[in-house]
Amino acid sequence: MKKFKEKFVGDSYEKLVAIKNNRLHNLIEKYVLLCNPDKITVCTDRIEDAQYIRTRAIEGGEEHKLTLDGHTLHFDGYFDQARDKKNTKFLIAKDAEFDPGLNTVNRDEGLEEITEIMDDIMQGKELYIRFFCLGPVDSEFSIPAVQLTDSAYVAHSEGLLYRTGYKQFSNIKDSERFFFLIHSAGELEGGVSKNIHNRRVYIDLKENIVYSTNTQYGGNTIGLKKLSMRLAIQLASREGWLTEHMFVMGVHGSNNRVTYFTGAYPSMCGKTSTSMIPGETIIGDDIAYLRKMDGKINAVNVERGIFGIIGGINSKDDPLIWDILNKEGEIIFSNILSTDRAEPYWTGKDGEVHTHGINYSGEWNSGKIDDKKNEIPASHPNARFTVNMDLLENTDSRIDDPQGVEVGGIIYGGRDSHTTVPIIEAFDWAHGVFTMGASLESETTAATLGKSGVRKHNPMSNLDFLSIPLSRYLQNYIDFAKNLDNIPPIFAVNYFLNDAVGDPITDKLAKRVWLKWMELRVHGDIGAIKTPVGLIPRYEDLKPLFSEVLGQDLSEELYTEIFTLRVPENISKIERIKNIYQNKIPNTPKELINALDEQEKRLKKAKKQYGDYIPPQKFIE
Ligand code: SPV
Ligand code: MN
Repeated sequence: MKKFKEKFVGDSYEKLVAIKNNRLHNLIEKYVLLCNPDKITVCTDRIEDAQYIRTRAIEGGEEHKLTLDGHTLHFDGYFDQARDKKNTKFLIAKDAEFDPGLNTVNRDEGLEEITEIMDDIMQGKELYIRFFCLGPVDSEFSIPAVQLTDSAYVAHSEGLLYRTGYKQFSNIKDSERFFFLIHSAGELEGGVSKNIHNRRVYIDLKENIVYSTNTQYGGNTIGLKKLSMRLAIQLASREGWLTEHMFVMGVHGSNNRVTYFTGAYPSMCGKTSTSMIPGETIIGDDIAYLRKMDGKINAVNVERGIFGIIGGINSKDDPLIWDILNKEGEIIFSNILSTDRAEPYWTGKDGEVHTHGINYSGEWNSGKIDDKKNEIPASHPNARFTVNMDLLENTDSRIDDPQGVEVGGIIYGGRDSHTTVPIIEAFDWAHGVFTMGASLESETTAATLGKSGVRKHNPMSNLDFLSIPLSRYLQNYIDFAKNLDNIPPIFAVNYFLNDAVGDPITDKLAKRVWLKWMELRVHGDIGAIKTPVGLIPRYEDLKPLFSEVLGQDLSEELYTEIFTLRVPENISKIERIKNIYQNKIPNTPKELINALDEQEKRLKKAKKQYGDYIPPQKFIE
């Protein structure tokens, strides 16, 4: 690194050499020589270093100040608003074992391509180097990670979203075990990445390195988030634990009882809003590590902040998030509208409706259309807010516990307009893993580029991030519950079920009730009705919960409509899922097909007895 010592800003060089780690120094040297930045700033865990990054984000035009103190706004390019699945690829050696459906590129070719793209990519720019710790520090869960980026916005976002790890980096036991993440937004034009045609996210599982170029959207650039998650899934598989696309939250029962749940839902299916339900406490909203400890499953939040979807947030449905977004504090808004008074505005916000301002398309007036004649909304459907969890009032006191929290129950959620009832419990671990987690289907959303509303199989909502064969991932799940003293029950939720005429069958707030119901089930405080597809709530348990939690009177008629078993839809779903596992996934565990076959048999038997649409009362024994 001596070769380019003059590029280091202030005492950055000293900060870097103070960390005694050869792999780190070699990698930094290699990529500085390749990317050729003008300047290099190294950040420690000090507040001044975080402040410097914030200032640079404004000075460099990647963020703009809004009216309230601490609020800034960042725009990604018009065509850079979501995760780019097409150009996100695993670098795979010829002989590596990988599922055919996953997006891969030959490792040598991929490295050659990305090296070419990165050649001099940081010329004229400043490189920021920040150290983080995934998971709580000084814990069995910790994974040290270092980010190199020429975007102050990315470095700033990570400062809000992760625990700092400069100090931790000097103490790592296995000096090779860390993630190395390198990003360049490439040439900027009007503050956004210009060379989108060279947008790449390449994941090198062999070296635990992720390369990201010519993009700014957080899901493609925030190395600690979904990019590290892909590395962590493989690491976990090797080391015997799980990396999951899950929130972690405490549900509060009677007598101060707190029961922790983890929940895996694809993007835009209510994951963040569930973890932020008033009266409950949040540990994390997106990524969890799960380990077996003392015969139990413990979970931690990998992150320390929230990169949440802002569209539709209003004071009634999401009061806790609403409060945060409307007061001073460090918040990065992305891809929303800045009004004439430089206030943040988004689709679905309460109060005044704004018809002009500046958004991700530039100067905006309502009715503005794009090149394809589509109307441009005030804020992009994937527009987000980024905050540290210290800003929230409902953060659980155990968020940084190095042991994590004991998992009382696991939830899988999807966006499913016509098949799955809003809440159901699995018969046991394998039934839940196979018929709920592994069979999860969801209608696509704006969180990834491409068409919305298409039904896609998304096992454990983790498909986009799987860096190991799906068969092994599922086997790991099954093995994970072996030799446990306490196996948590598994639940499935669906907040998007429609009634016969296509309207939502429940109030958006009903999820608050489902959580309370699950909490009672974990402790065996209430019974349930056994149906062919799992255990559903009894009317006599839900009625008081609707009244206590929501002040609503749940009629038996509505209860019956909600929980009517839709046999043809359920059978079709099983056929779809079986078809995928039998024809597209190599080495599917035979127990999975058996579990689906058994379920189908139970459904057909019930159909013979009661018909296609079976009210829950029929299953009361
Ligand atoms: C998701 O899409 O699942 C997110 C946001 O949590 S992203 O960072 O894009 O992955
Ligand atoms: Mn996510």
